[in-house]
Amino acid sequence: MRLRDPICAIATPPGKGAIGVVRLSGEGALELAARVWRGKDPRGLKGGRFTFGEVVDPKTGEALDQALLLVFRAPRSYTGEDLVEFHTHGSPAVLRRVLEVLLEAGARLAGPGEFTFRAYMNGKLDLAQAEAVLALVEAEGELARRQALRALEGAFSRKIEALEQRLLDLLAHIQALLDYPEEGVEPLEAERVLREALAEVEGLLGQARASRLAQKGARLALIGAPNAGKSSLLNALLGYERALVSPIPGTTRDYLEAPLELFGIPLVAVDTAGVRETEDPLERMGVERALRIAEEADLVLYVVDRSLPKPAPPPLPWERTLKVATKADLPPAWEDPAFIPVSSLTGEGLDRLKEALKEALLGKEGGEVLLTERQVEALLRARERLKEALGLPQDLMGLALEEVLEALASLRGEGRVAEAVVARVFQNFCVGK
Ligand SMILES: Nc1nc2c(ncn2[C@@H]2O[C@H](COP(=O)(O)OP(=O)(O)OP(=O)(O)O)[C@@H](O)[C@H]2O)c(=O)[nH]1
Ligand SMILES: [Mg+2]
Repeated sequence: MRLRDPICAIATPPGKGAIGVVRLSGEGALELAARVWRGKDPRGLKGGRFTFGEVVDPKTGEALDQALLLVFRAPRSYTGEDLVEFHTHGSPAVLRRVLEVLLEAGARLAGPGEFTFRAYMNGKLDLAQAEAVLALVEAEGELARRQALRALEGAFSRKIEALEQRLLDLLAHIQALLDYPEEGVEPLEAERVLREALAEVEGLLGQARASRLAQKGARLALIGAPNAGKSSLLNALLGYERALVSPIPGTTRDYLEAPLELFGIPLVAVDTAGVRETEDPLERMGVERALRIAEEADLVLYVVDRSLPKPAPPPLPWERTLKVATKADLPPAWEDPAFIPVSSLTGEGLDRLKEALKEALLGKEGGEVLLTERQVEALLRARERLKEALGLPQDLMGLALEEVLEALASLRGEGRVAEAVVARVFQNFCVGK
């Protein structure tokens, strides 16, 4: 990517909207804007000001739309460059023509994420914040939105920076020890700093799953014997009658999906056919499908009717399965503290079940940290090198420590970051961001 030439793109999504935004950034952006504008000359506007006028085709003088033109001046803009935004009516016809005249006037079509790339290159945000921009644009659930905004505000970057600083101090000490061996650091001190750093990195990694689920959503499967009350529980969780419920065992034959947002996570709840031994080929297909859905789910609710003798459990991924005892309003046939008692009829126990669901999905930390796949990889690298450093005598610790610092620095994109790393961040962006 060239670095300063004027780039332009439609910043609003395809389709019709009340308004649409075309962005233009780079050297000469104001001159270029002036060429396609009838109204107050944008070159005379201060940064942060706007004016009302018309976008025109300079070849014919034809007006393309009435619009607002916003001016931002370097370095006080999103990209850090001179930047102009045209707020037009949001039809594909208008936006396409505005883009065309800008291209004809000498701008180039921006690549994916090129505006944010320039912001990064110009020091307006670091690499973790650039990833937060992407996450914020793509956020569907409340939690994803909160995670991304916090990262954009710099919470994660500051945390990493502070960690780097402590390790840099230690590295400086160790290097001083090599140069002036008689004034060494206490070995204990180095170990404490490393252990604290390791705990912090592991704390972050512990939130990776919550972040992934918040960003990508989670699948929740309801599994259990026929008549256990799975469909009733699904309806109770949803708050409306989505699935058929009846006293006839085998009511649900195929699986059924319903969207549901809990704790800010977009969930898909999957109701399945009752699991039992059966000769009926159709029912057997339903059972096989139910067990496969359990295998692929992020979380399973194993649903058992507490008013009847306990059935033999089916094969389930128990490490991510919550056990639920239904029909808690009826006299119990057994007690088991590993099961959460609920009644879909009275609503009893539903809050406790939701609390358990929340902890199973988000962990005890609550999952407020955005972690991208790239960041998780870097943190895993940092963790490995930290563990390695802990096992080394102090005079050999330096090298491992440098590698820890390199992994941490790549999170914020400070120092020398491989071009491929940066490219990987921006390749996921859409054009116009
Ligand atoms: N008393 C009481 N009855 C319940 C409760 N939950 C479900 N039932 C009843 O149990 C029967 C079976 O409920 P469903 O929700 O259809 O059970 P299911 O597990 O989906 O059954 P299949 O689809 O056949 O596998 C129905 O008659 C429900 O009214 C509950 O909490 N209390
Ligand atoms: Mg059912």
